[in-house]
Amino acid sequence: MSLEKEKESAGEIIDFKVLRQLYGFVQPYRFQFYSLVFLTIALAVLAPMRPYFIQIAIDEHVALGDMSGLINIVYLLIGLMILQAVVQWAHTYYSGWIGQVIIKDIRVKLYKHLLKLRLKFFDNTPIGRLVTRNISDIETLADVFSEGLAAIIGDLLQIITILGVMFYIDWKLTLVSLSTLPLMIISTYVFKEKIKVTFNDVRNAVSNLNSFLQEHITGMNIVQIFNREKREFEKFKEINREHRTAHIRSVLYYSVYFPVAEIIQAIGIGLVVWYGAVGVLGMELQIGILISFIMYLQLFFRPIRMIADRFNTLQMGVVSSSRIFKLLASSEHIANEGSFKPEKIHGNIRLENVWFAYTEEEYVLKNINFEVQKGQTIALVGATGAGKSSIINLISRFYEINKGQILIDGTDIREFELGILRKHIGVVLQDVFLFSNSIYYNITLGNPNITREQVMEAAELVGARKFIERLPGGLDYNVMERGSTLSVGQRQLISFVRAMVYNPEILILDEATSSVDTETEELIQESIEKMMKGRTSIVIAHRLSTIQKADQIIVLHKGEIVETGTHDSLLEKGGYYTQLHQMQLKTMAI
Ligand code: DUT
Ligand code: MG
Repeated sequence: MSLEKEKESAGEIIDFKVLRQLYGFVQPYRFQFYSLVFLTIALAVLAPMRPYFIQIAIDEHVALGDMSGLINIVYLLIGLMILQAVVQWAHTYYSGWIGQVIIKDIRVKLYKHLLKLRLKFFDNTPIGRLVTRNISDIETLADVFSEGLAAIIGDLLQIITILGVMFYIDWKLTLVSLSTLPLMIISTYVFKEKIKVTFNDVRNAVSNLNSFLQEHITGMNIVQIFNREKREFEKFKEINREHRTAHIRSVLYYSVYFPVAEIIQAIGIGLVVWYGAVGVLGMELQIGILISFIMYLQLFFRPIRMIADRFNTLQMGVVSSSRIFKLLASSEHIANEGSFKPEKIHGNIRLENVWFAYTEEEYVLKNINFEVQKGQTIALVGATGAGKSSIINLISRFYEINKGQILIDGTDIREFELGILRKHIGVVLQDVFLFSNSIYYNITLGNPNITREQVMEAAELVGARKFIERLPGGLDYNVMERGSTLSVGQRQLISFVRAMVYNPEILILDEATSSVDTETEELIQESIEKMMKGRTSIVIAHRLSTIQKADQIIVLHKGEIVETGTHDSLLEKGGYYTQLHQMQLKTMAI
């Protein structure tokens, strides 16, 4: 099992194209969004007011002994603080709210997009990565709204309004206050650069951790069977170590930066006090101004300190967004479906000069021609990798053919509406996949139009009724993760019922090769025969009995049809089929 590591660079600048795309998702919540912008501005404007009032209270009322004026100012201050609290609350609430409603929309859109992608796309993309996109990347994206963009704009506005007020009150004192600003900017910049790199490392580590866990938990039986526990554990520890190192590094930067910023701020305040005190003593400066400047400085440095952090959050959100948008933009959809929706079909299938490749030009099927008449059974046989499963994947349009045509009742399958096409074709795949849900759900896959009676009828047809009724809870029996509480044979029976529940005209069956006990084997054989009855069937057969009963056998070798005929006629011919047959007899004897 190889682990494809995900490495992506931190990205240099904020990508405005991505922000514009994000804004597209804001559209439905324009009102709330603009309210949020308004609240942000309100907060920035309110911020410098408190020190201003305090200054007035001291200089114009306390200093002059004006009690009634002082009381008025105190009322004003209390009102202001209440207003600030309310605005702050609304701001925090709405920025979180917008983030969450938007990521819900994006997540739904992303999943909808995934549902429409071709299987080919999933063949080429690690599942762990898709899960990461759906969970952590989207989570990070929400921060763009809750902590990133709005907060940065708010901080900047606050810095500007405070600076404006400071200059308005006393420009000389303001210049003294700002003397430490360059130091602050430099240290903030250094911190921002350092933390950006470590954040990126952390994110990559998380993605790798997700992929690793996803693969190794799914493949746990392989890990254990081949005694790989120790090796895999070492690998896991290594990935975890990377994660930890990256995290600790970011903690280190934080732990250094904040005290440094604190010291720079303290120096600034010290300078203000020193310069201001000289002014106050010389009667050039009112004491209230000095006090308010100390408060302004604190208000001023706080957003500067935060801005580095927030800028990173924003940048991470933008990187995550761009990865999500990239996924959303991938256009590997199933090609246009047609609009043909017949109620019933006959079930003639014809393949004409079909060529197919999973990857560019590496044909796994070459010039395939055959026809199945309504109600007939065709068996596909051939060595492993010959292309049998590929053929049936093409008929239900899981993959698109490169050249040629596949026709059902004389109509190209590309002209059918996809849902209708698949409704008329019942497919039983080689590997049975069950969801951790009830048997009923696993058969209907959540389609509410299928009644329990219909399910039981289909179960009766394939001879699975007794076994289902014997389970505790019957149809409501909960199949645990991937059907682990059922035997291989039972799982197959469920997949038969699943294929039969729509009563399709065409049956496509990829016989599982896994062996089951004789009793189940008989049950399954009977089921298969019952299913094939009256249906056009294409069967990838491993059971001799299924093969013998087929109207026609198509023998595949390396993607080409090498022989066709019935069991007897092919044996008579003594060609490749005879060879295969003898080999199979030999393995059966073992
Ligand atoms: N192949 C791919 N990608 C896939 C599936 C198969 O490249 O997703 C290749 C492997 C093989 C060829 O296509 O060389 C045919 O595979 P197929 O699954 O059709 O073989 P099979 O005849 O069904 O083999 P088996 O009897 O092992 O199921
Ligand atoms: Mg196969």
